[in-house]
Amino acid sequence: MARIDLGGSWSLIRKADGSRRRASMPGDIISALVAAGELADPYRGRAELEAQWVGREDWVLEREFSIDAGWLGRRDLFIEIEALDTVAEISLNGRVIGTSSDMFTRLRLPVAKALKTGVNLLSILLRSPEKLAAKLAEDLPYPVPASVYPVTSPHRNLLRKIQCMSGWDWGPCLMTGGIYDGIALVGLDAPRIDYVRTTTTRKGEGRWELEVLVDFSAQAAGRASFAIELGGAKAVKDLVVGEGEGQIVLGLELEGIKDWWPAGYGNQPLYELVVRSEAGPGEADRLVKRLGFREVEVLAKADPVGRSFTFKVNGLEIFAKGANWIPADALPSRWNRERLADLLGSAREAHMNMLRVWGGGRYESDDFYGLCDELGLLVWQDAAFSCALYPSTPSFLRRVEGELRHQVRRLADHPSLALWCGNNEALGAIAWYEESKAAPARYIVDYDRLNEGTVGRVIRELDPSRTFWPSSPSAGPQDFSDNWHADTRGDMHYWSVWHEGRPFSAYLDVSPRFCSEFGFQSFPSLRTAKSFAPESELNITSPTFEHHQRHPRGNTIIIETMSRYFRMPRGFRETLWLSQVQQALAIRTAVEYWRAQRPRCMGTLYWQLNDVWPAASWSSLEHDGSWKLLHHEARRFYDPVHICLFVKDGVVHAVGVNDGDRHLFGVLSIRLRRFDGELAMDLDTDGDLQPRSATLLWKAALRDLPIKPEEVYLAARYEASQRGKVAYEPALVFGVPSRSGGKAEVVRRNQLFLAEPKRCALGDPRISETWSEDGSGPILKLRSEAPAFWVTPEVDGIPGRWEDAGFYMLNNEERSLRFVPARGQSMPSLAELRAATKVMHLRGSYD
Ligand code: BMA
Repeated sequence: MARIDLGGSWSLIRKADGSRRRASMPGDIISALVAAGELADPYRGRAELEAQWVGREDWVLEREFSIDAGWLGRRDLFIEIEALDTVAEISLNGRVIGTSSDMFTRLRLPVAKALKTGVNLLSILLRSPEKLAAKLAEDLPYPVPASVYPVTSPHRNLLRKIQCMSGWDWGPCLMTGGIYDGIALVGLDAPRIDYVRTTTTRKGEGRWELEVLVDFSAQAAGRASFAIELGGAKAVKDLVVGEGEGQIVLGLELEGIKDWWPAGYGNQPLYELVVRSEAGPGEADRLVKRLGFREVEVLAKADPVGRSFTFKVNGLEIFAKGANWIPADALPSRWNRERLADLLGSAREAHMNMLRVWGGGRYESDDFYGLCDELGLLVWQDAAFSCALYPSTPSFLRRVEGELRHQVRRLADHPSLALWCGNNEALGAIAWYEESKAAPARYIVDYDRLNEGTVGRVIRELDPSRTFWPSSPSAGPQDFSDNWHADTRGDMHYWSVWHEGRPFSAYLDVSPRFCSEFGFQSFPSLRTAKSFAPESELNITSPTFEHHQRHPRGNTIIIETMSRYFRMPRGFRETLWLSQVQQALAIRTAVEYWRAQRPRCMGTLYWQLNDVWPAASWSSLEHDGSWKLLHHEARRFYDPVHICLFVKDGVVHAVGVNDGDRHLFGVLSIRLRRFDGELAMDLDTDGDLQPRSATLLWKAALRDLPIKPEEVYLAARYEASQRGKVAYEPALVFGVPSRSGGKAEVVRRNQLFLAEPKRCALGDPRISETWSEDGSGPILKLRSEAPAFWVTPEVDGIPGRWEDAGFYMLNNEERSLRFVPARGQSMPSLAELRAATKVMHLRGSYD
């Protein structure tokens, strides 16, 4: 394959005045204007508001490239654009070679008639998305509403463009445009390989049958040969192809193949499949994929509770642990593999095994799915529709059909891809708007034409191996009932705590089969706050800070919730930090209860993993990838072995969950301690955990405890061995390794306040710091004199984190920590770290 990468330096021309500046492609218009010094970085202060005109303009992207005469002789010549945002007309040397109006479709534009030897001029006219959307809205026979957010661009639902680019309740409105993921000139003499889809069938231990379906297009009829190869096994087919599109199937019998597993269940072996097409001596085509061999199904079956929702991989039922993924950045120029690897690596580190690629974002890049394949992160993929009604005009449906035909065939072979879903909350949205409430029938018909008639039909046709789930949330196929508050069937979005202001304990009022969204906001860290707000605006209610909160009642809800659970924090820094404590507490409450409901509940995906810009939001990772306290907490509450602690209906419970396939022989120690650490009650109980189970190990009514709930907290320690009972030594206190006969291979601890923390008289833990250094870098040793909660060594000014945060320390406990620099950064010196680190903990947040 001859290929010229057309990425690099382009010119960006504002159509209205002909002004030019440089633009780096792949990339986007707003980023180019920022780089040219014509716009301030829209993430700083309120500069986003100054960038709103960009989406109301037409722009031209232009570049020259040169080819030699050899190129013109090739049988197939085309320009390939992975993603073009959005409504565009593409010309080569003044001749229109194509148009596009869907950024989720790949373009392969024939250029034989326009290409010339020497210098060529490629030019892409990008029309104003905002003006086009307004025009499309005018032409509709009746209004088709969408949810709008504080800074917004109207009618986003009429464009096939990332929906959250027009603003969201966590994101800015940046209606940019551009070329994403790659652009190239390609020359071939063989039939062009458009897509490769494989079917893998297990035949026995390590033996698989591989069927490879190749979609191709030939520019001329003639002889051709297709070959596939995987790990030394080969198959070839020679045939005569006609001009136009065709399909061919090849097969291989494979041996010695190892299964691909989600994270936490085994390894992720990947095998390279090479597909080639040749026709004589000229340029062949070649496509390489990495395959993983596994069986995946979604069990959504009627059962005595309602309808299950369970992922099953290689015969094992998997409890899905994860979060919702939104685009890595609001500005596409800032998408790159490094950042994806960082964010996805953090998901894996927190013991996640699934991410939901939410419908308000995009079908992600090849890098994204490739990394999920490597990391064992299962992907729930929404089609790109969210929180809106959508038209069902023929042109809209035609566009969607093209988009899905591309995306399904592009993505279907990723072993990580576990489920296709029709949309995010678009079924529920029929009940949201005045227009649809007044005349539901027309919108229901629209919905059905789009979702069942187009999205579902195409997915079922092109990827029959996977489940198509109609919407999220949904009670299941053919069931169009509201599933927001139904915990007996399908997947649920549970928002009553955040949006309806119910207490954290309300998470215990439901036992979802699978909770695909639930969330609680927090503020960003001080370091992130300083990245967008000047010193004078570092205040929760300053205009800049309020601008970086897109939920209309967001800051009020955060502060009001603090007043319910915590003593009011001292200052700005403590308020930011405490908001993260409370977010971690909220989500942990939900996850621990729902994990304890296994097997009724088989998945929790919290809202949301990441951020598109620096702001207050529901994320556990900040915009720069750093960990909020929720992410540290997630690493604990998603641990494959965990002791879930919760109070339900006045009864405190300790439930052991074991996601693994080994029986655990264990002992659970329950301690009630006063806030000076003194024991008020202690007992030990058997803690055997079956593989893949949740087991109630201990419970007690609060009123039967020997002390008032606000005078103590519950500390649980679990020690287990996979071989046999751990000999238990009752004199041991937490934090001291077991000296007992059987070695504890698993040690876990967890703590729970039995009353709102604000009612508890915490002691001052007087945490002391000892700094030292070895060959791997600085070490911070902390020592606490009284029980300390949510201990957080917080760094200001240095990108990176201490390896743990938000942890608990018993009196006289010591804890040594190392610093983890942000990806690509070097280890700071001891002196720098020492100056930048402040140890936060609950008692230290108020006077
Ligand atoms: C859900 C999501 C998002 C939204 C979030 C927080 O409904 O699907 O649309 O950002 O809630 O409100």
